[in-house]
This record gives sequence, C-alpha cells and structure tokens, in this order.
Amino acid sequence: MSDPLLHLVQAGVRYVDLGRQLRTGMPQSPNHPAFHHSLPRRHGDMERADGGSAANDMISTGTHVGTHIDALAHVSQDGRLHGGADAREAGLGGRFDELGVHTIAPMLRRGVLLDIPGLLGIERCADGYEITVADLEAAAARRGLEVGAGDVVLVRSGWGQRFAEGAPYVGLDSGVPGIGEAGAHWLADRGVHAAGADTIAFERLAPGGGHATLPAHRVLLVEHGVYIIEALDLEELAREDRHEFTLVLIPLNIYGATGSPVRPLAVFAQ
Ligand code: UVW
Repeated sequence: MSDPLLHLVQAGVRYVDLGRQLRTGMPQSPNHPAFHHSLPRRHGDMERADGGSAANDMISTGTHVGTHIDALAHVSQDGRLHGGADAREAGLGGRFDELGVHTIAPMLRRGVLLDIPGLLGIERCADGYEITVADLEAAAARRGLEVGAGDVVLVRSGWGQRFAEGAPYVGLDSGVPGIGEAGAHWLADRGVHAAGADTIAFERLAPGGGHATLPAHRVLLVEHGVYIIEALDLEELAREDRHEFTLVLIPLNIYGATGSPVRPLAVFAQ
C-alpha cells in the first residue's frame, strides 16, 4: 500500500518559500561573521579537450546569516545552557556535543502565522514596538486559531519589508519591533517547538540598543529549550492570507554548531 502522504503530494501541493536568498552584502546581525560567496573557478579558466568547462564556488560564512535557526547552545545565562550544563565546558574542543545544531531534528510540523500588522491594520509595526501578549492572543483569535504544543509559531511584524534596504533592516538606531520577555513566556507556556520572526534578532530591539539585552532569547533558548528562527520572509504568506500550514524546516547538519542557515517552506494542499 502506498503512503497516504505521497497521495496528497501527488494530488498537488503548493508552498511559500519563507527563506531569504543568501547573497554577499545582505543585512545581518553585527554579532556574527558575514556570508561571502565567490567563484574561484570560472568558465574558461580550465577548458577540457572536448570544449567543456566547469565553474565552482566557495562560501565563507557565519552560521547565523540569512534566514537561520538558533540552536540551544547559542545563548547562555549566568554561565549555564539550557538544562544547566556549564556553557564554557560544553564548548570545549570548539563544538557543542549536546546542544549543537546537529541535535535539531528536521521539522515537519504545524506552522501558525501571527500577523500583527494585519491585526492592527497597519503596513508594519513601528520602530522598536514591543508586540504584546494581547497582540499575540488577538492575532490568533482573529483567525480562530490556538497556539499549541509542538507548533512552530511565526510572528510577523512587517519589518521584513525592509530587508532590501540593508542597514535600516538591522535597525541599530531606529530599534526593531518584536516580542519581548512577556511574549516569549506566552509562547513557552504554550509548549511551542520553535518560534520565528521576520527580523534580524527575533525579539524587540530598543532604539539605539542593538543586541544589548535579549530577554526573549533567554526565556526561549535557555529556560525552555525553544528554538528561534530569524530573518524569515513572511510577506507572501501574509498576502496569501495563510495562517495555518505545514511547516518544513531542515537545518544543516553541522556538528556542534550554534546555528544554521535554513530555507523553511509553508506547505499547503492545492
Ligand atoms: C545573537 O546575536 C543573539 O544571534 P541571533 O540574532 O542569531 O540570535
């Protein structure tokens, strides 16, 4: 008997790509090494006897570039990682055996979009706006959805519209909208598996504050073991009015790393 999921796929599925294209010079967190792509071998550098030639690439990159996921090893609080391990000791040898990105299983889960500008009737949240628990609850209720255990919850602020602008997207001076500590507790209390946003740091950044404090990272990664996904492109999903879907996300299997670029998909039956 063939697999029922295969039947559904063959009947036709559609997806929205939630990942940013990886390009040299794209906006990124000042905390991380940048992404670089080059072509060390170009067509014509070496031509085969039959006239064929091949070009190839080289990338050098931090792991927190483009759309990416934070592994639990990424953030510590008072010297401790999620579960209580000593953060320095856990990283001895230059890799995290226990909480590295290789320990994140591929995700095929219920995805929920909480569209905050859609709720508020605005194009995008204001610079440095803290998305409140009331906003999160109202965005879910507006669509008749409940956030549940194991979900991947994507919080749209509309800030992703600024990705192509570069530095303004990073928002060091202006601040960046997002949830704060209270919103992180709300997500953790619902037992979500992962939470994502369309901004560089997932959570609200105060004007001029940069990444000085990241309380939502502490609550989710350290205290509750909830993965964080950043720099998502949530614009098309919102335009298409899709608020519940199958979320497919596969981190690169990099042993011991603190994060990985990802290309998540929101998948629907036709
Ligand atoms: C930090 O600097 C905390 O990294 P990221 O934005 O990838 O969570």
